[in-house]
Amino acid sequence: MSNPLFDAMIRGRAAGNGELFVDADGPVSDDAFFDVSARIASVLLDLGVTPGERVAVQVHKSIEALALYVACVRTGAVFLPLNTAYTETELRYFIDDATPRVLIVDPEAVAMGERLATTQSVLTLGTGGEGSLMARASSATPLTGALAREPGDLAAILYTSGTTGRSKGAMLTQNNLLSNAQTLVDYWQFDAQDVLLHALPIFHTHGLFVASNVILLCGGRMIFLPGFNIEAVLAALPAATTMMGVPTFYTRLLAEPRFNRQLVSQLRLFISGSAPLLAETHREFEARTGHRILERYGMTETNMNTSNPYVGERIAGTVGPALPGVEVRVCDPESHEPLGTNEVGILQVRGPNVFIGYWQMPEKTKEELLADGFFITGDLATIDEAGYVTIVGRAKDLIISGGYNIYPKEIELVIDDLPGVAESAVIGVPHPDFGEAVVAVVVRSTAAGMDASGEALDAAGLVEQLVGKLARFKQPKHVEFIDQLPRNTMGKVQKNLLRDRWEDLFS
Ligand code: MCA
Ligand code: AMP
Repeated sequence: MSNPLFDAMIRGRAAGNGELFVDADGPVSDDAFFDVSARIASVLLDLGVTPGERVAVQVHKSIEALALYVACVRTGAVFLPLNTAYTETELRYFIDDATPRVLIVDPEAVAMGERLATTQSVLTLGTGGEGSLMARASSATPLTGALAREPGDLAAILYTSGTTGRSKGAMLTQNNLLSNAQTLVDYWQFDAQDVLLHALPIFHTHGLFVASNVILLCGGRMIFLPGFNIEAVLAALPAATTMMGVPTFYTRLLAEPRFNRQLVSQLRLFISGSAPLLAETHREFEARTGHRILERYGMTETNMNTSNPYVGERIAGTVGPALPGVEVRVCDPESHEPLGTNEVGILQVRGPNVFIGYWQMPEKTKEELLADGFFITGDLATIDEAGYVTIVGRAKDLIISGGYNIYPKEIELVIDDLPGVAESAVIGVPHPDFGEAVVAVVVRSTAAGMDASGEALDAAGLVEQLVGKLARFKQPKHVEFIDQLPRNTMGKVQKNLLRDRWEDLFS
């Protein structure tokens, strides 16, 4: 009986020294980790979870949380991780849409979990392993091995926001995850000697599939930090050989005088992705450390598509050529006809990494996943003579803040619903820490701009009303009130004019 992804993890770990995590409290062995995942797997089976059923998880980062992911792989349950910043209102949509069999939340959020659950069993998992999941797991009989799965079987659903304001669940198969992780291990030359500094969240592709799967498969180890805390990162760097991060990690490191060449002399590789890395950051990083950051490009729907080479020229401002086995082309947005070298168009990708569609959204899937297997990324790009891809913009209305994707439409719908608001336009403007920051440009509904209580609606009052409705990272960092939104002759809001007007807001 085979389970391709789990089998590859077992093979990968066999190449290592028996340890998976290097922790301040001492190492955590492969055996200990797999035992925890085998016990959690058994708990899931006891709850009646069958292959293909979803297990929704909103918990803080911990070794047990990663073991829970592996437990899903072992049992064929579809892992559905959710950003810890999501509010109850936001979570309700995912639970209703994905109808998971089990919902696992932080022990402090158990009341919320119970309110959200309709038919789901609710379990809890805290960062120290506290909560009902591990309580049950400790007395469970560990599952031996894994249930048989096919490469095309679903392994995970990750929600990605939509330009219409409705999130879409990207369905990822075992083979999507496995093929991509294996490619990255080879391409970036990961092996059992590697120690990855892991400071990313594990509810998104970057921290879960790029970082964790790569280490699980190569036999290396991880320093698993709960988040990006500069002191913890500076302390951990000398013990690491590699680090993966969003551009904010690198700008924060550069802002720190203690971050110098000597501190990172043991490291062989820094990788950046999820958002554009400024060429200036790339150059400053090289001048400070002697390392050229390797920038790569991916999406939730596709895992990783392109990467600057490990051996060869890493070109600042580009995301490198297509990964082995992945095809990229730049096409005309209307006809989908491929364009020539260096011409700007929409980037499309095809390969074993590309997802199989959006959960219960066949129409949306058909719009974005073409019959010939190419996926329309929505990113504007060029491809040069050497095959290097440069992302030059986005055809989709999307803001990327600190590596988190934020869809303006979702925020506009919430703001437009507030008393005292006629309409709004949400834009991203340059921000020194987050790359882009959310700014709401709002038109009040009456000349006096009163809210429900008769008070004049101001920026603080507006943001206050978003609490509980939108995760904190989606809330505007700044609000501007204007009399009228600029529109073109078709009536479409000219966001480019708004972006130009407020581009220096945070500089
Ligand atoms: C935190 N805040 C943010 C963000 N993060 N606001 C906007 N954008 C953000 N990304 C809010 C907090 O709620 C807080 O609000 C205030 O900003 C300052 O928080 P701070 O403590 O400084 O932030 P932090 O905890 O240090 O987090 C910043 C971070 C984090 C380290 C950049 O956001 C992060 O880990 N980002 C990585 C995201 C990621 O993994 N993306 C990969 C997606 P207040 O104080 O006002 O309440 S996967 C993907 O994109 C594709 C597939 C790919 O290619 O990888
Ligand atoms: P997500 O929806 O979280 O999967 O984010 C995917 C989007 O992040 C892509 O469509 C790009 O717009 C953006 N992205 C990821 N990596 C990079 C990169 N290296 N440079 C520019 N944009 C990137």
